[in-house]
Amino acid sequence: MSRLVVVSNRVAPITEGEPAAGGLAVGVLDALRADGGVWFGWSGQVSNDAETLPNPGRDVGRITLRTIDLSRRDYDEFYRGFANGTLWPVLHYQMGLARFDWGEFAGYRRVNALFACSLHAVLRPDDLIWAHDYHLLGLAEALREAGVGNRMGLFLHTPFPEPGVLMTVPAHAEVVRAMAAYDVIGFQTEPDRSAFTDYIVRQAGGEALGGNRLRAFGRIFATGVYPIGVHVDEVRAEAELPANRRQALRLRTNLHGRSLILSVDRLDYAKGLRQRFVAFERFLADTPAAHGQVIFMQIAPPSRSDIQTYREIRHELEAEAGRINGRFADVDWVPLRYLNRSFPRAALMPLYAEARVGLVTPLRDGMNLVAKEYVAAQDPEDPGVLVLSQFAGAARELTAALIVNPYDEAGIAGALDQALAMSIEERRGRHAAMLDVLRANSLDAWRDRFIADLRAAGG
Ligand code: ADQ
Repeated sequence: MSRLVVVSNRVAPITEGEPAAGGLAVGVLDALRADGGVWFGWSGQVSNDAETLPNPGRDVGRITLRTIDLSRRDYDEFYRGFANGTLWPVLHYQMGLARFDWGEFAGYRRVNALFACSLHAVLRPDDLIWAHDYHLLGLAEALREAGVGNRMGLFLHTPFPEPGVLMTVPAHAEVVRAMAAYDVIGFQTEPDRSAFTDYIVRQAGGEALGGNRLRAFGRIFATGVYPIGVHVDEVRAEAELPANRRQALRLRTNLHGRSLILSVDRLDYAKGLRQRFVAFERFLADTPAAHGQVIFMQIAPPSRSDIQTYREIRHELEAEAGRINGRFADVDWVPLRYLNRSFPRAALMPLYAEARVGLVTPLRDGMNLVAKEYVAAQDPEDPGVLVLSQFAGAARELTAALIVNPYDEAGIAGALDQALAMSIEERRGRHAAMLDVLRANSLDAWRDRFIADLRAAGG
């Protein structure tokens, strides 16, 4: 059977026998552990040399990790520049926060070509290449230009925006042309796939051939919808494991019977934290009976903090948290706990299980695994309630959540009230319905379906 070669911007730092964090790492590692393979990507190191050489390969069990460093210029133009300064905001419909520079776009292409060149050196002719995410939209094009004929698939973890939004990126045509060099392009949801198809048909003069295949730029390629999931039983087992529950027990003692509303996100403007804080403020203003009875805890470790927009959102949130607590706190109650730090995954799952409400309100999100983990971590006999943004990919599947518009403060406040008052019968019913969906669309299903489609692709 052909070997699997996974390519992602970052190679997760994995150690034999230890669980990996995050859906991408968990799903990809399962696939690589089962059949062996290569994981290729950036080491996370920025080198001061203008030219970088690939690092020596490292074997962890049957997986070979291969990494390259980036030069300072690569990092600035590719990572901080086009990938996270242009693509990330536009893919999340935050065009006002995007910047564009042709020089940075050239840097993005240069790093995709650098990945391709280093990868080419270790490829075998029948390897299956599975690239991940918005950093690598140009990898297949660069590999094809180097004469590589292998099957290549891309899974996009973010949303794919409607054509009018994508076209705010001046290099949109180059970006989509490059994507068409893949054999399979996978999206989280049907609207993402439709948006891409619309672009191909209406803007690129392409053609939909049926069977989810498209013809454009002289190639035929397939698209598919593969909602990423979680290992449902493992999440619940992690949530219940006594060794993982130390912080959760401290939290429970400290709550003194108050209800906990919990949010967990990377600190990112697309996650809708500011709007969420204001919605919680609205809830407190509208619901005096909740004063002293409810605590909202937001866990949000900083991410991408060398990018200006990320530093700004952090300052803004600190100010908002202080203002809201200043307005409502009492001598024995502080309503909003804002934790600007990360938790190990093992400690996070029991915290989900303590929360009466999981509040997940991104302005846009490809999927949002926190929503799925929250549901999977609950005690089925006494489950909490998920309040979920209609603009998270997960809302397509978790229709038994309380679905809200993340821009509607009053709507979120009302949903919090409804969630906190919900009967145990209704909570159980909604939870059971969501668990069924999570089992059907598990992380195994995501990976197996994508790899099966990639194996079946032209090449
Ligand atoms: P992210 O934007 O990082 O991922 P999400 O899917 O919610 O968003 O989280 C990924 C993982 O990080 C989860 O497993 C979660 O447990 C962990 N995590 C989040 N906040 C944490 C915290 N404060 N402390 C510790 N761990 C934390 C991108 C896309 C998503 C898509 C995923 C997977 O933006 O839309 O769901 O990839 O495809």
